[in-house]
Amino acid sequence: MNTSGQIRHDWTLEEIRTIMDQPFNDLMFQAQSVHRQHFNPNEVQTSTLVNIKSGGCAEDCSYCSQSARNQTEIEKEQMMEVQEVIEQALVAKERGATRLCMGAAWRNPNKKDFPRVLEMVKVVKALGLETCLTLGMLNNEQVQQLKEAGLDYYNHNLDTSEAFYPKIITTRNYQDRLDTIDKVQQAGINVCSGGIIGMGEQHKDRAELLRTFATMRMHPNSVPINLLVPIEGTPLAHMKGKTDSFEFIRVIATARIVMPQTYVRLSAGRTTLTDEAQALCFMAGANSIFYGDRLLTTDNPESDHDLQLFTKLGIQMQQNRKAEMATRKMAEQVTELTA
Ligand code: SAM
Ligand code: DTB
Ligand code: SF4
Repeated sequence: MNTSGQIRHDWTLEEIRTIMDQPFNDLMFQAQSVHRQHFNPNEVQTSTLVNIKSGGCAEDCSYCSQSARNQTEIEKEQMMEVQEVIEQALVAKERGATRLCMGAAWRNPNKKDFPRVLEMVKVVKALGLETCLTLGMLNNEQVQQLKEAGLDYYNHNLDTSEAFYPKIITTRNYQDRLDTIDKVQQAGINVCSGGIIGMGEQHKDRAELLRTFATMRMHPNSVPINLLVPIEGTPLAHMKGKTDSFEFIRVIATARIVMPQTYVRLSAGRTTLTDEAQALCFMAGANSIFYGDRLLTTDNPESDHDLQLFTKLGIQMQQNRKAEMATRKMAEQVTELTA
């Protein structure tokens, strides 16, 4: 067993499957050993989601409540006002989140709405939070404008293996996703890209998805691993309770081993995992979560419950050093003004 935690970009599918299929205790030991070489094992990063543009999306992603093709309860809404984002950002910051991840139900951003997105990035940054956006596909000009606005992370998931992808989405292809990720990476914006477990894909598709990430020229800075949230009115609504939690934990542990410096995020689907299963995810090397009572259109565990779980496990929430600096600077300015 290799516990060196060395960074590699030449993983083969066979190697990844061998890691993922070893006895559970060996897998957990290897993942935890690698994790401790690069991270504080008792610290978790927290991101809060805000749905800045809900519903009516032109894409046909079979898992999603926001696709116009799916008969769900989610209505098409106008894009959120900047002021509302500020209010949600302040709540997230108050609760201790370090990053705000703003999502839009778009195939790609349009010309009319994009300036407001840039404005959102600037104001959220000014509040001392890290910024993340997920807006669908981007062109080079948009990537450049996001970079100039100071965007920290861009989320664009590959979701599953290239072979299984057409069974889930037909309105875009895998290469479209890879191209956007490449543009974002080239511009020097941190990439957040992950997948969904439990859509009917096979074990080998999960290994193949991890191979795709682990053989990128630069591993994504963060890899969200979502457990499918089966939503009424979507083609995957019937997939309820179909995924074994040990299989999910195996994917997290394997992601940790093949991408030792990446933040592995325990993402959607936490409401269906027990506290014990989540603790195993942290032991497997997950060191980030979506934090806050809502994901985009579905529930997430209540923040208070997460805080209790962290206390039981002795886990600290990662501090936002930039936010601390900004607060200290502000306090200094106030002192100067009142002196
Ligand atoms: N429209 C943009 C896009 O698709 O890139 C951004 C928003 S989209 C909702 C972001 C990601 O959320 C998807 O790529 C998918 O991985 C995840 N997601 C959406 N619905 C989900 C569900 N029901 N269960 C788990 N993950 C889901
Ligand atoms: C990611 O990987 N998961 C988040 C975020 N990136 C944008 C979204 C999860 C959505 C879960 C279903 C919903 O709430 O609509
Ligand atoms: Fe649209 Fe994103 Fe939902 Fe796909 S996942 S339907 S692109 S909002």
